[in-house]
Amino acid sequence: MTRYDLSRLALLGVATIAACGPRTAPVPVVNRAAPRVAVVPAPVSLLVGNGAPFALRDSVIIVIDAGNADAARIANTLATLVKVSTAFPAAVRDGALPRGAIRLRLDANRSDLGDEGYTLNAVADSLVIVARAPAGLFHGIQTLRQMLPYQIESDMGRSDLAQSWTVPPVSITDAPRFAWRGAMLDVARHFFTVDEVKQYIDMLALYKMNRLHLHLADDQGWRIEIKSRPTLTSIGGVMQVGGAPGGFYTQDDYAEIVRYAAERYVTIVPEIDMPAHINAALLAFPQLSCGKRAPAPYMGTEVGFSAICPDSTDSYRLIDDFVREIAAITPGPYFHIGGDEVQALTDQQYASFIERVQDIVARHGKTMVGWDEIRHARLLPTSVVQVWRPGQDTTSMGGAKVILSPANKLYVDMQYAPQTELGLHWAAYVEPDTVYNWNPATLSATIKESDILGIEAPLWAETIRNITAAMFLAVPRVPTAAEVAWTPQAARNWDDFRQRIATHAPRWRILGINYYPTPQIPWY
Ligand code: TNX
Repeated sequence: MTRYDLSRLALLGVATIAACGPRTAPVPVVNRAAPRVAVVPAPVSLLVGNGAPFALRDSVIIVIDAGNADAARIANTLATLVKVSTAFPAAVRDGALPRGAIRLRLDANRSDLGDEGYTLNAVADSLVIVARAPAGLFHGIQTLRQMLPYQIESDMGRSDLAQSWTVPPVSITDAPRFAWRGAMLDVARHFFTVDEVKQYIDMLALYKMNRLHLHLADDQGWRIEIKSRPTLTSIGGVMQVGGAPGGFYTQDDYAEIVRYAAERYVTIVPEIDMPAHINAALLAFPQLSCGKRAPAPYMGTEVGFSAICPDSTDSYRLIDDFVREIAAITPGPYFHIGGDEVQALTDQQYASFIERVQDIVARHGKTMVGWDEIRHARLLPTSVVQVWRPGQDTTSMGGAKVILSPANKLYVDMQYAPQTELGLHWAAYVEPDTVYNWNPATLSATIKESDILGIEAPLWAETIRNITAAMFLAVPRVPTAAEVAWTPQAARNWDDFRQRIATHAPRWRILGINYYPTPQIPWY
């Protein structure tokens, strides 16, 4: 590049910044009247009454039915939230319902509420959440949490706020549009610690998301201990993009993530991407690479160059070992095999590889999920296709169930705008309105809504190396995707949404959730 080019680029840069204005966070406008109820995702039905609000008093107790361990655990979570923020004792009990109590009730007869629905009724003297299943109770508590003042997220025991802990008088009936409300975290390009993954799960749970897909291996690193193949991590796990040390989860670490997620009604979906995106495993097993060349460690961000040899029985022995071990520590029903961006194999080699891996996954009791390229193989009726390429031909999906993750709408690793830090932009620049103003039912004329399990927002980690950076890309777009996944299309409205989500920023600041203060949202 000549000097002249450099100075032109610099000039262009200045011009871009000037045209877009300074990128400082908008000053919070504290006196603006906030929407009275600012729940995200918006409930299916919400009626706000005229009566007095429900007030949390220092005598508040949480009442559950005796003998239900799930209800007791959920009640204790709520009690802890209330205790640390308000300094009220907030005991959990069974039995009678005194004035001013919160009641959590599991009612097996409420099949109308499904696996995840709930009702929440708040009047001056009581607040009652009813669900058929524990996940519904848990979601109901997230709604309650969002209706209380944002300081409910604090752990400061704010006795000074004793008068302000109120919930508007509401009657809510709520249940999700889609069963699969997912997010994906790529822990392979950069490694994220167990604690960081838990922080991501906490954010998902607040927005009623229920799947976390972990992209556990790629060219740059293998991130899950396989006891029968220890070199996968001891050789394959040591690096990440940029060359800094990587890392991996022991099976105990992974079990801890699974347990933490399950307590928040989030199912972990493990992914080992194959036959491509496999360089890290080939470092440990060079004889399994196509062409038998020992690969070099890879710390860049190109895709598609590596492949495990589809013609070697040793490849399938290795695959059987890691699918078996990961399946055994994964209580959820899914195993994601990747299957994307393969450049090194013929179509025939690719299809038969996917079919053999599908058999292995089935033999270990799991349902196979794969990126949309897998539709070129003969799929079992139970296998699930995750559509990611915008404009992808979906005509030959063969009636498979699908998860929709179109990159130009839902990839939260896309930059928000040309001038924002972090992220890529190969599919699009994606501001929250692009996420919001998308109806999953319109992606393809050949995919029926009944075939759509749901949607998922992937966060690829080429450009992010810690949870703060991850949250900058995820928030507010993952909460936005959560409303797309949960709220019926007819009940969604962008302008209403932006007013509601704006009030969540003070919560995020207390919780330590980084976010992008997009100019599209009138932040508090
Ligand atoms: C495409 S999505 C990929 C990933 C990259 C991502 C970056 C998919 C199935 N493959 O390997 O990380 O783009 O946006």
